[in-house]
Amino acid sequence: MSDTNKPTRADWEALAQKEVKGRDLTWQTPEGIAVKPLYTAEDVAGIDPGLPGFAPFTRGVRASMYAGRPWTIRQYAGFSTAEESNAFYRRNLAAGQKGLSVAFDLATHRGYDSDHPRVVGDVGKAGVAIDTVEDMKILFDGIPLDQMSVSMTMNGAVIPILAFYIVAAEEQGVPQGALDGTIQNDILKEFMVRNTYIYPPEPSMRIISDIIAYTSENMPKFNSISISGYHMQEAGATQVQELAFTIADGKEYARAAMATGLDLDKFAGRLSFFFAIGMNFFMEVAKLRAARKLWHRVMTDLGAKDERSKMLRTHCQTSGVSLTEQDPYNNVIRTTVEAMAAALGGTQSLHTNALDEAIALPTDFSARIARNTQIVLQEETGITNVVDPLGGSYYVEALTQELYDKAWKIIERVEAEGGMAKAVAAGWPKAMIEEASAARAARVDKGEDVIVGVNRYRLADEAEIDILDVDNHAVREAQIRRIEKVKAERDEAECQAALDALREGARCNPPRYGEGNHAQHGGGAGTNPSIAPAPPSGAGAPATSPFRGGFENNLLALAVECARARATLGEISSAMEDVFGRYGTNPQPVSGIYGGAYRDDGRWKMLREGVGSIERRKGRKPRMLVAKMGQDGHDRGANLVSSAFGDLGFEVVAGPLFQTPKEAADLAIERQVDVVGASSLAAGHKTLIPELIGHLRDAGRSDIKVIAGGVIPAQDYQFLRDAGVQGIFGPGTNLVDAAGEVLKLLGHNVPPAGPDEDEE
Ligand code: MLC
Ligand code: 5AD
Repeated sequence: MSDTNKPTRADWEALAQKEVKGRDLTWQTPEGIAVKPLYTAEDVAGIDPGLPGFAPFTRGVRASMYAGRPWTIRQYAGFSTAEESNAFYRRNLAAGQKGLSVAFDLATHRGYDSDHPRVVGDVGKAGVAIDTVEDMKILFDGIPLDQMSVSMTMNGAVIPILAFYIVAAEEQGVPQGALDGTIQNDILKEFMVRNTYIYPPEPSMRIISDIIAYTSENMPKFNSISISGYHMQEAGATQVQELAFTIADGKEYARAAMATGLDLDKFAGRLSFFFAIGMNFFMEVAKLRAARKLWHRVMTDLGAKDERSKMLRTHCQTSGVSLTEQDPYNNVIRTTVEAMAAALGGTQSLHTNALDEAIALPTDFSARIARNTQIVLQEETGITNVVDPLGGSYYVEALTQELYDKAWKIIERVEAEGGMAKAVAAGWPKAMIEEASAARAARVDKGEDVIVGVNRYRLADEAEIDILDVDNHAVREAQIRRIEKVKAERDEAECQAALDALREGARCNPPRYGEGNHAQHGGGAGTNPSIAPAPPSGAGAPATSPFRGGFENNLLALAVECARARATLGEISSAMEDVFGRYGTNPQPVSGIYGGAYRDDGRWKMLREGVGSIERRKGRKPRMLVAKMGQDGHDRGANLVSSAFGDLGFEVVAGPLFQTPKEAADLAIERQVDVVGASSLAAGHKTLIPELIGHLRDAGRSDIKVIAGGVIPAQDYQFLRDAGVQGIFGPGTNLVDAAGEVLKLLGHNVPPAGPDEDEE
């Protein structure tokens, strides 16, 4: 003890070390942050978080925050038909939800009408099917769009969806200027992690600029984009990666819009954000605080003048991947903790996941508990009464600064390499996230990161819970009937003329600012998407609309005409696809991370030897196709499996996304695989996997084994087994255990070297 009565930090250190007998209490987080067991005033010397409502907004964007108005309870939802989703929204609003958030099905996301042959397994499954403006009108029937703020999670088919929304409101009697809401419209993270893109990156960036231009002019209350880190965390990103890439994405969009001649301060106030909130409580609180400070700096650097332009306003969603199929009521606890972190971090709007998240879409029951989690926090706990109550906490302030510094380093790397669009094209952010994901999977599988009910305290018997099951065939039939009706009743010539105009508009490659005042037709080398040139504000900007003759080449403006003329989502999308093309990529699994973590593990070595013995017997490595069928772009699971099995010595064929069952079967046969692992996270498994097995059987290749993994409810196991599936690996599967089962499957059933094998 020191001379004075007041103990020093060194005194504390000595005492603590004595208590734990010299054990190192530092916690190394996946972000590479060394969290100490104690923070004191020394750790925050020189850090001034400022005041809420004032730059740099670390403590919140509003002075009064929730004391003035609590965050918006905005539950993301959608399934089946527009009628069913509308009824669900109305029930939820009556029960205390405050804002709407629409989840579309994957067919809609990817620009296909419900009658398209590629989407047979996807219609109405993971969200609501929307084919025409008539569906959109039903979706919001009885919901006054001038009073309700509506978020729409749409990125690929963003042009037709926003056009339908504008026209549905117009026909409800609400002018577009009165619309309050948000469109996700964030394509860069789609190329990185979420995969519901349609067009290649360049025209996709033009679409975003066109939307920002259109909404900033015509829809002043509408948030033109929701720059999303959520899906990065879901894909396995660390909090630093999520933070850095999201802010860097935001900077890229702002720059792209500015390159078309738009004034930064005119649109920046309506750029919004979206983050995931996982289980690392204080890290998440600090992340939101750091995000606001980072965005303030980025926007200041870009030249924003208006303080509103520099405010990071965000929606948050509790983490889907943190939830488990096993012992699912634990998910209520997890979601509550995460929701508290979002609130203490100062979110503007929040979605809390339902307890059945890991297996299905919410039922009325699970949706009620999820919603009430927020209502209880707002109305029973008192946490809304004080602004930024963790402000000044030594730990939270120090962590905020550390996250800020670490994210800034990554942002600098992105900048040095020419911005986020280039970084995404180069692929390193995606690889970085996948490496973090593989490292996390290994920690969980080895029991180093605890998940209660999965790798510790696991129940011997799991009780089944009621889950929502959408009858995909019925939804598809209903949608097809409505598409037919709309097509029969519309003025065909008017509709085709509107679609032709859109196609022409897509072909126009308008000049960048400074290149003259006339849009050029015929494509060309221009890389900066734009609608029409306009001088920056303050530099002789015209007082009226900066857009020559209105919005003649603006894709959204042209699509609004198509929507009025009752063109379908598929028709609008393909008019643009005719010019832009459709984008596709092949997964590139990372290697060495998962296997590296298991290097010295006895079981792993035995599995590797098993793979070796199969290899000796067959004269080649065992081969597995990891197949992604349908429009389900959730590839985290597939990438992990490819990566781990590759490390184990398999020859892995990482199948492209969005295959039909026939394409997957053809690829399996062409590459002579022993086993196909079908990964399904969007509820298409009951349609797609039996079809795949049927195609293999028809080709005389029933010897190729099919296993299934992903979000597959126990209720569906028997159905899949009856269809010929030989192994099922649900959420929470340990990859090492799964590998053992696959080897068993191969060891017992390796077909004798037949003519197929001789060909090699
Ligand atoms: C707020 N206001 C206040 C105030 N707090 N006024 C006075 N005092 C206070 N204390 C005002 C605001 O300024 C604003 O008005 C109005 O109240 C509404 O508040 P808000 O804070 O802007 O909230 P909200 O309208 O809910 O908007 C939040 C948002 C927005 C800006 C983050 O972009 C949004 O709602 N995003 C949701 C995105 C979403 O749901 N995504 C789902 C993704 S699911 P004014 O006039 O200033 O605007 C997904 C999963 C998947 O992606 O992969 O499928
Ligand atoms: N309804 C409700 N929640 C959904 N999510 C995805 N689709 C829906 C839907 N149709 C949620 C899940 C998922 C995340 C991406 O969004 O929580 O993990």
